[in-house]
Amino acid sequence: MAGRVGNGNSARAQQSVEQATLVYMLVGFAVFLLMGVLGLLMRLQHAGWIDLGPRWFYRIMTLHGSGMVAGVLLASLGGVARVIAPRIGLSPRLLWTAFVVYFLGSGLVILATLVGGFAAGWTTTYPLPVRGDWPMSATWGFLLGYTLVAVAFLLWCLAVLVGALRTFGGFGNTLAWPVLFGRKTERPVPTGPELAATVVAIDGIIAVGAGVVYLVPIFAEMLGLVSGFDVLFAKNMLFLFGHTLVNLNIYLAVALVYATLGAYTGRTFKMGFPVALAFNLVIILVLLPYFHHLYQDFVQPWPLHLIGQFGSYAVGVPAFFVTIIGSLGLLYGSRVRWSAPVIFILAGLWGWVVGGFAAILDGTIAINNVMHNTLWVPAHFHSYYLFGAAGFTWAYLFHTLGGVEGWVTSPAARWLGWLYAIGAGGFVLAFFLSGLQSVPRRYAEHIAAWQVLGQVAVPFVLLLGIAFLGLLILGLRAVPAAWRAPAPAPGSND
Ligand code: HEM
Ligand SMILES: [Cu+2]
Repeated sequence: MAGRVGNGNSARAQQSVEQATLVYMLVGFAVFLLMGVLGLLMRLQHAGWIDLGPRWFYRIMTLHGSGMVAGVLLASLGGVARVIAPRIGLSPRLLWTAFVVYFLGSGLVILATLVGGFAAGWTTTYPLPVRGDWPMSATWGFLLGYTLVAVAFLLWCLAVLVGALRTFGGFGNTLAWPVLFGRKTERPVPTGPELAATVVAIDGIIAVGAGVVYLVPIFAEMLGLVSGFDVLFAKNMLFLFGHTLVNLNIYLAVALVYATLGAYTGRTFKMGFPVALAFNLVIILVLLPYFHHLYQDFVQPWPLHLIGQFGSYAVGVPAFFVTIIGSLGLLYGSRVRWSAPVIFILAGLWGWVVGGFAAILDGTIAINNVMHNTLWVPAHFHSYYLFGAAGFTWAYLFHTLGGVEGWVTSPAARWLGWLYAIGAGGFVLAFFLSGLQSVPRRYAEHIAAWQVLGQVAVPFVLLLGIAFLGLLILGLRAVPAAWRAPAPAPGSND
């Protein structure tokens, strides 16, 4: 097709958008693979089979956590931008700029941990970043790296919000209120992925704001401008940023489920009242559960603890039901084309439910008093991250590279899909069982009684490795074609 596409982008600009988003996904995937190797190293250490020493364990843990979060988020941002770009005019230049800023930020984080020795964990809870035995330059590098990543994410959010407001006209229409309140409108109504992207953009801007409030006093302290600040307030801002950021990644991934599943079932995900209601509720609800990270801070005013508990319960409900019932509805009775993306999505729905329930348990104050900082916590977030946020995103990536008729439906790709599901399942189950055994999280040394479950986990992680390497080999061959002639956006538009 020559000339202009629906969003006013020229065909050339649209191609550049699709190339940029492909790069987001591929780089995100590469980061995911490398960070997975670091995860394997940590589990080998827990098994007692290698000895990294505490210094390297915590560097690796810090890089693995921040790198995984950044890598998967990058890929999801790219995927969603690709899905929504045909109708929401996204500037290719802005997407490429955000990518470069993101890349520089991630590079600083890698240098700060691997070379500088920064090891305060991905959350960098104050005062750890300024009290470690690594040089101050490492802390600077790490925190500036985070700042750049946050700036790039902010650019993406602003681009999506401005583009959506222009396409749909006004906040009400952009948030699908005509659907919500049964009003008629002349303007187009957002699809599920478009609405999800807008909601992420709004909350993303709030989260980045909180991140700035957290970082500025630390920078000021490092510059000698202030000697201290309210640590409890800082921790609130830290988790308003960190918790919200990782949660938003899940909603981006949900948008990718909508876009992918339709292509393999021959049905479209309908934008109706439940979807509109769910995502409008999420705008507020996603900001409440972060208080569950502060249950052990007894000086926190107790009503906030309660908000944390009930916010944790509430946030799951809307997106859960809409996505799970919606996806199963698409699958039920359809002639689904079995393929790696569909298997990833099915496994992802399973992991999402399991991880979600485990999170709700841990979000309950009485249970948190027991489970806090055990491996139960990594167990639940790895479930919905590895299966959900990452798995859904890779489903869309493979779909982008494979198309409905392509390599993704081959027997090899389907086998690798199941291998992934088994590997990821065994790996997170070993985490859960370790949590039940009260094995602490973030311990470099595990006593003999804890090592068994670490040893159980390792073969499953290796299965994961085989699955992803296989899919990488199959998928890489499709990259040149996807780069030259990007496929039209799937799902809602075809
Ligand atoms: C690919 C397979 C993966 C393996 C083998 C793995 C392994 C691990 C291990 C062993 C830990 C340390 C647990 C502890 O002792 O506290 C950990 C922590 C963590 N992982 Fe993973 N992981 C994997 C995937 C992921 C994914 C997909 C994400 C997110 C997108 C992720 C994010 C994190 C985070 C945020 C931490 C916490 C770091 C910290 O405490 O500062 N991991 N992982
Ligand atoms: Cu949280």
